[in-house]
Formats: sequence, structure tokens, C-alpha cells
Amino acid sequence: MDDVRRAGPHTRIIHGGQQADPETGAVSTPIYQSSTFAFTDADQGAARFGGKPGCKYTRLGNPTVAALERNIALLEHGCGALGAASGMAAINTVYLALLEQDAHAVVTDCVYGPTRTVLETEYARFGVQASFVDSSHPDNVARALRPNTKLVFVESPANPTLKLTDIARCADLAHRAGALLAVDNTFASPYLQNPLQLGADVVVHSMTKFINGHTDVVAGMIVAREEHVLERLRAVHVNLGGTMDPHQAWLVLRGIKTLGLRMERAQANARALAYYLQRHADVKWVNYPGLVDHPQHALMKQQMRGPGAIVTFGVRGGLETGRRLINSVELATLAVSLGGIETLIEHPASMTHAGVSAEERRKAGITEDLVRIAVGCEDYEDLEKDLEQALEKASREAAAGV
Ligand code: LCS
Repeated sequence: MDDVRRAGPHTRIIHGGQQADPETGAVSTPIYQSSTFAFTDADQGAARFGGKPGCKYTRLGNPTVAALERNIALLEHGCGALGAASGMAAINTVYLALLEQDAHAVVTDCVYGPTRTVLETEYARFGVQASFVDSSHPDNVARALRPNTKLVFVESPANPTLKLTDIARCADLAHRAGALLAVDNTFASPYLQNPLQLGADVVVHSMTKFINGHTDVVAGMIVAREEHVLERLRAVHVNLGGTMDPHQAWLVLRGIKTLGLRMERAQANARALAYYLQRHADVKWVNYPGLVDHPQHALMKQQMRGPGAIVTFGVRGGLETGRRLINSVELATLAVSLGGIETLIEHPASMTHAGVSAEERRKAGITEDLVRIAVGCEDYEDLEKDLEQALEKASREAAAGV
């Protein structure tokens, strides 16, 4: 195919940036499990360290990792990408590269817990300031910008409130203020949303989630729209050391091949489950951007190709009945993380977002009764049956006070 960029979404996922191994013709990218690479002579080594293409040392670049970087860069319409040891390693590279002493960041208030706490507890020690705002209202972002704002960092959909941020609007606001916009695109994956095309400068992913999709790898990725930003990120990333291992990259290369298939199925399950929960007498509220009465349904349709596969809800009886519910599921697994082939359920206030203070959680809309279900690819009927029995058991136990 002449230009895989113009192909359909599944073709781009499967073939983007991939080629048969030039040495052997291997169709699956080989795992170049080598920490270092031999030079033919001193001149070649010096030339490579002087900037000429070619392998040097795996922390600085590796062919298996590069295959995944090409793939994600193409899917996100970026100029290049950097594999990271985890989503948090990717985020820390972005913070360290784009912030400095006395710089200020504007950040979505309900981001993944550590994305917020690392700014409050660690970067603050070096004089970095951060304002956490409900970025689902762009006016809050506009009001928080300061002359020293260098970075606007948004997560959309956000974890776990699923609040959406208008990415194009925030890119405009950030650029007018002389700042860059970085977007955590983990919840959508490149299959459903491409922030760089909406004007963002940097995208980060926890590939632990939908991109890998098999609950067996922790990994991250950073994608940049422009070369000079990519080079700044690269300079920090390779010295910070949170780079990706070739075996890790190979597993993600294997997992991502079915991203489109998995996302379609998990999303269809999530949509059906959201409708089911909405109709259930024991469920107090349901939050899913795919519901037509969701306050940001129109924004979802504007900037995403689908609402994704995460649903949050609260049961009547609040936290205690919610705890009974997550203890009662049999098919869904009680575990943090999301985006795997299997359905996971968790309680953010006591698990993923336990490090955020109760007051900040309340302000960010992470209520005590919020249950998050990361819907997988099982048969829908089985998922519904599982939730039905768990809801029934939870309300029976709550009524009996056991
Ligand atoms: N960004 C988002 C939106 C996340 O949900 C997570 C992890 C990260 C970044 C960090 O990625 P990691 O370093 O773990 O690859 N979210 C988790 C969650 O909701 N449950 O467990 C981990």
C-alpha cells in the first residue's frame, strides 16, 4: 500500500509503521533483546553519537521499541513518539521537559490520582506551581492561566468522572497564553480520539490499558505534533531513564493489532450496560458519555469517534451498598486498571484516587459512592447477568444489615 496513513482505521492499526524484518522477512517484528549494538568501526560509533541514524544503546533507542513508536505516531498523527516504561514515566517526562522552576501548569482536577499528586508532592519541591481546575468548562482553564503558565495538561475523558474537555478550545487558550497543551488520551485510545488533530501539542498514553488490552503489560507512550517538541521530550526522556524495554514493546505491538476490534466490542457492551444500569431500580445514577442525556454527549460526538468502554455509577445505599456490590461480582474482576479484554470493577475513592484528599476528590466530582466499571469483551448477556446478581445480593445484604 502506497500510504497506509490514508487507509481505514483497522488497517492503520495493523500496518502503520510496520514492515517485514529486512534481514529475515519475519512478519512479526523481532524482539531485539539487546542492551547495546556493535559498531563496524570507531567512525561509525562516533557518527551515530553525532546524530547519524543507527542503533547505539537501548535506552537511547531500540528497533522493536521504534516499531511501536512509529505505529502510535501514525495513529495519533504525530511527528514521532517515545516509548515509556509506564504511563506515569511518560507523564513525568512531559512534566520535566515542559516545566521548570517557578513555571505554572493548569491541570484537569479529576486526572488519574498520581498524575495530580506527583505535581503536588514532588514538583512543588522544585518550585513548580499547579492549578487543578474542572477543565470540562474551558472558562475555568482560561481563568487559571498565568503569565508563567507553560503547560496545560488535560485528561479527556477523565479518570474516573469521564468528564470531557474541549480539546480544540483548550489548545487555543493554551497557545494564546504561550503554553503547550498535553492530553492524556488513555481512556479514548487513538482509535476513538486524536488530540493532536484537534490542536494539542503532546499526547500521552498509559498503554497498560486499551492499547495493549491484555492486562499483562505496564507501558506508556508520548507523541508530539512538532519536531522541536519531540526533541525536547526525547532529550529528557532518555536521561530520565523511564524508557521502554524491547520485550514490553513487542507485547504491546502484539496487543494493539486488535485495538479496533476490542474497542468496538467493549464499547458496545458498555453502551448496553449503561442502558441496563439506567433502568435498574437499585441504581441511583449512571455516567456514560454515550447516553444521549449525558451533559457532554454533543462534545463527545464532536471530538471523539465513540464514547469508549468505561461506565461509572452509584447505587442506592451509597458507599456501603457499592462496596457490597463490588464484593459480589463473579464474572467481573475486582481490580484497578482498565482497558483489558476482561471486565474490571473498582472503587476510585478508596483505590485509584485514594492519594487525593477527600476534599479535593469532592471538588473534582469523585464521589464516595462512585463505582467504576471498565467493560471488557465478554458476551454481553453474561455481564448483565453478573451485575444483576451482584446488585440483587448487595441490596439484600444492605436490607439485612449484614
Ligand atoms: N493516565 C491515566 C488516564 C490512567 O488511568 C493511568 C493509570 C495512568 C495514566 C498511569 O499509567 P501507568 O503508569 O499505570 O501505566 N490508571 C490506572 C487506573 O485507573 N487503575 O489502575 C491504574
